[in-house]
Amino acid sequence: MEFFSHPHRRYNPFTGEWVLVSPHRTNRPWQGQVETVARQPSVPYDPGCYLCPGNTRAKGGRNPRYEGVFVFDNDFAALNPETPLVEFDERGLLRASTERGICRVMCFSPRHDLTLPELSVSDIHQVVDVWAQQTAALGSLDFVSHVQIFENKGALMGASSPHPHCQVWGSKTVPTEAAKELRALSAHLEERGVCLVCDYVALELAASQRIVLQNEHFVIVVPFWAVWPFETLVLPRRHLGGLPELSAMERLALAEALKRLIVCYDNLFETAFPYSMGFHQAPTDGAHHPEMHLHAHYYPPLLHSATVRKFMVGYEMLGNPQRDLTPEAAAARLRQVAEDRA
Ligand code: H2U
Repeated sequence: MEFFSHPHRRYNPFTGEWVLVSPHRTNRPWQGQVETVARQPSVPYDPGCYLCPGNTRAKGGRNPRYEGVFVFDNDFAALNPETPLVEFDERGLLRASTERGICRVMCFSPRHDLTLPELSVSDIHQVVDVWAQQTAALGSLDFVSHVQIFENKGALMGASSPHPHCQVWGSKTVPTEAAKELRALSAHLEERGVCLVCDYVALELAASQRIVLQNEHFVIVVPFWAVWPFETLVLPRRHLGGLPELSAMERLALAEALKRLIVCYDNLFETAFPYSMGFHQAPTDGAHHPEMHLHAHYYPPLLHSATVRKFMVGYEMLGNPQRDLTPEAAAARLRQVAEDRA
């Protein structure tokens, strides 16, 4: 009796949440929504793009004729540094508090038509350097306790422009997802005296079946508790809290690993694979955070082709996430794609 071939629940120790895995359902028919494949831009410069070098943005600011990575303050920022601090509380049921912060947009390249994996490893290394610089710069502001770097890639994930870019938000409060992880990581460190992520990396290396790829400094796995079909977790082998702590060699290794991962994704369904990704790193609140171990989550929505996505609805909204394809099968598919390319 093979345990993993039966319906079962898997625990996510990063969040304390569960996912239902139903491996016997992988071949169920799909007669639902079919997405259109967004066409990739074919021109290196688009005069109508708000993010291309030399162009005027939506609120009138003009981009310089930048040549590498370009960062600017978001013209439609969700958070502002000057927001007055006010609390609202009615009988503990209606609670709110104002929030300070800062939002930036980061263009990976002046080239409108390239996506991250089409950049050279040294260009991606520059992106990693700017991620680290932005984390340090925003993290040093007195109203920023947490820096969230994230990328929405593809129209399917709500990206507003095909120009390769990500966002950096610094906030006074640690947001919900990061806070959940910090609590779990803290509890693990307190109870067992070791970092949860270091423990998990060792388990995955020993098991090897969920590893997608690895290099000297990073391991990329489909986590045991993955919710999205081809979700991955990017894990530094060394215990460190945030991007600014990465050595030059580790930054290069991260660039190399991310390029390989996204090439795998793109080749899986022969499409520019959409996803939301982001880093979780130690808060910048001035306290010591030995529990935090830098990592990146990739959440791609595609299920079994370029046009069929997984929906988080019904049972997911009311019960807990559910998946059909096992994380082990997803990792094997991605590994196969990587090997076919080698
Ligand atoms: P997304 O594609 O992930 O939405 O990120 C693009 C961001 O760029 C978005 O937050 C900002 C939007 O507010 N933006 C500007 O700041 N200026 C512009 O002229 C266009 C878009």
